Amino acid sequence: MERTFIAIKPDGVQRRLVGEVISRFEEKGFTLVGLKLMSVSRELAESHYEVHKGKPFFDGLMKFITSGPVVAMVWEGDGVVAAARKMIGATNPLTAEPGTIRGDYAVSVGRNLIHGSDAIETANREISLWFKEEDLIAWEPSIMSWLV
Ligand code: FUP
Repeated sequence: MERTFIAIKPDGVQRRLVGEVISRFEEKGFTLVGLKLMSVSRELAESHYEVHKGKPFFDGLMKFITSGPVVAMVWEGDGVVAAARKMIGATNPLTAEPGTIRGDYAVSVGRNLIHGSDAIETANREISLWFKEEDLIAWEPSIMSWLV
């Protein structure tokens, strides 16, 4: 089953948007298979944003992403990588469509609330960077068992 890596960045946590973001993914119908609140080391931040090393915004990005707790998550479902990118919206929140997370809640590219993997291969790399395999739980709903 397809999986993607989603992180609520320090601005999302500090603005109390964790519940809102999780609700959107739950209500859409994706399955949460990994979740933790964590501090991000400089080493992890550099590794995660490796492709941006050397760009003018890189140092600011490192400072920001290590500035406070982040909520790291893995979500599962058919087509979840592309669907999550749509739900998140464009990198620049000012051009992100209303109805997307960035479009509804952010105004600044450097404070755009949330990260989502941009492709299946990237998702696999990011999931193994942020999570140990044993911290991910594959599960199926068993709704009827609530009644017995
Ligand atoms: P995204 O995949 O939408 O998270 O966007 P990118 O991988 O292109 O960029 C990663 C992060 O770098 C963004 F979330 C914010 C930051 N960034 C800037 O601060 N300035 C830029 O011009 C581009 C990206």
